[in-house]
Amino acid sequence: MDKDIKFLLEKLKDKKYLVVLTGAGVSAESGIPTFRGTDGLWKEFKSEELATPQAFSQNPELVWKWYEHRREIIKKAEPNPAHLAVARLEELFPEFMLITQNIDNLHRKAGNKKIVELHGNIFRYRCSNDGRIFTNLPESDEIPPRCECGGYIRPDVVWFGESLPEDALNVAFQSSSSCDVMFVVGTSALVQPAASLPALAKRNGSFLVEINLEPTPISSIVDKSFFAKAGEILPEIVTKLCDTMSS
Ligand code: BJW
Repeated sequence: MDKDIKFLLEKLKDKKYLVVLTGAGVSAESGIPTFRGTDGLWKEFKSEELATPQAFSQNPELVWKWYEHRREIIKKAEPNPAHLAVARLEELFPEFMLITQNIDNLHRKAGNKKIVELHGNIFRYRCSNDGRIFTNLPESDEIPPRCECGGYIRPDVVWFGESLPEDALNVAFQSSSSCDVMFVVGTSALVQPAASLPALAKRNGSFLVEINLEPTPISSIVDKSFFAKAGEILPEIVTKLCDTMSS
């Protein structure tokens, strides 16, 4: 592993613009379940019954309660060493963007500021009828609560079949097509359009680094893979990067 990190540090020399793309795997060591894989949420729950607009229309109470349950788990979670290392990377590179598919706020809690949330945020809510955004919920005995307009309030996250927030997507495309290096951390790289960002970066000459427990569909195009826990390898890379920068 030392040899691999040395190789990476050599490649990072003189690189100015780093983009980090993260997925659920980066929060796994904080105790938040991933979606796919043996312990993933989709083993126990059906995505089409919980993470689609159709599911919310058919059974709003079930979907609301599932998100409440997940929000309780996330509230108790703290950033792990992988989140802290990503926050440090923002300080080390003159240009930086963090693109996350996660809705759990842990990158912000760890200290990152330049963040694009592609799939929304579980601590924000939106009226399913008029689109009004809520950070605090109105007092209500109903589940889910309703907006003044009568529409049900839903979590402000992106479900299958829904468009991603336009501004976030534009920043993600723009930064991916102009960065010098992209780290892709803890994502199965199966869900579009996020999964196409590494290929976009590569087409525009970026050096691609993947950190995951196992190979993914993008492993064949990356320049360097680290098959390890993000919470172990990222801090190691960042510590060594700091050493080389200060020497
Ligand atoms: C570790 C680790 C450790 C573990 N260290 N690593 C064909 C072509 C193009 C598009 C489509 C298509 N067919 C269907 C689509 C559309 C669909 C899609 O991509 N489906 C695919 C599944 C096929 N996409 C959409 O619908 C998107 N919208 C869209 O495309 O709009 C335009 C359009 C509309 C209609 C039709 C066509 C186009 C919206 C996607 C929204 C995704 N929403 C979710 C839920 C968010 C809210 C919530 O949290 O409940 O987002 S689904 C879920 O997947 C969540 C995640 O952000 C997303 C990605 O998952 P992620 O982060 O990669 O997690 P995992 O679990 O998959 O992987 C974890 C990884 O970590 C694993 O690899 C582990 O090995 C690793 N790991 N521990 C390092 N310690």
